[in-house]
Amino acid sequence: MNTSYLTFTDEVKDALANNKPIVALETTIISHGMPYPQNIEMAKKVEQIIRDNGAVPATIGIMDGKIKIGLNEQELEAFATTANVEKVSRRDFPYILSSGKIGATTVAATMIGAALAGIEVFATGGIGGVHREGEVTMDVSADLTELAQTNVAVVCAGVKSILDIGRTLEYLETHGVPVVGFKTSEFPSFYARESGYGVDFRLDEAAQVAAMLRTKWELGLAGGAIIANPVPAESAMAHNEIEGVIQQALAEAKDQNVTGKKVTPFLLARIKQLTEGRSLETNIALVYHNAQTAAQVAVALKNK
Ligand code: PSU
Ligand code: MN
Repeated sequence: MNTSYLTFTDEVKDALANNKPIVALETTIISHGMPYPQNIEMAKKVEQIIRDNGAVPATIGIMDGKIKIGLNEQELEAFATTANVEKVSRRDFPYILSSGKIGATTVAATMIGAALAGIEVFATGGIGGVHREGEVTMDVSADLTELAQTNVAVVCAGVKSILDIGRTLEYLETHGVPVVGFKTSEFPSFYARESGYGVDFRLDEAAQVAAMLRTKWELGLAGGAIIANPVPAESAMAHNEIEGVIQQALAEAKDQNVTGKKVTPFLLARIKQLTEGRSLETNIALVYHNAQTAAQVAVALKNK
């Protein structure tokens, strides 16, 4: 591995040197997933939750020609406030790095950074997937191909129903990505705890998740896993309540010819407006919950 592209905060450097549990975090959720100032509040608090649960946070982003593994407060602010932060997935990685631009990493790109740094667990909100009508548009997130090949476990609240959840799960099955329900038998749909789809395996303890991951990787079965962690009931929205809003946002995206990497941020922003901020509150609550679970899994993996 060529580590000359990586820089680390002292906290992460110390954790790596002393084999402490680390949880990776993405920056696209900060730059493109939430408005200011909720994004910076979330970014700081999610790190604290990871520390409170016995692990070290490593928020990953690209700046000054380096993949930053861990960001200081000033850098977090830059991702939260800079207007033209690039959204970086696997495709964009080498260009943004070599041009010295500031780039927020998606799930796919954060997995790449985490794997280069030797970090096994990553907490986020939701992953990208197969878009509705993806069988025609071929809009399938590079998050899925990354999960197929890069050894990082992604703790998330499932997949938003802006996507085609059924086809997303089919894709993951084809590519051998285990979809674990953490304390649930139903795959969650981000804002809602239910989706109508099941998970592959239900596990109720972080230690069981860690054992499954260790077994996968010791066998040399490359790729990640999804640890699907439903939003806590008190913060959840009803599936049928959010569905109408999603239909409207999707129709507007189509009318306005929104395509490519702009689709997901457009839909997220529109859903927030249409729910008068309720979706944002749910989004933040589920990220905190995922951070807690991810820290527990990271701690358990160090005991394997
Ligand atoms: N889903 C969410 N919130 C997000 C994203 C997805 O609920 O912020 C972001 C993540 O960074 C994810 C990316 O990796 O969108 C997927 O973008 P695309 O569909 O363009 O691959
Ligand atoms: Mn896409």
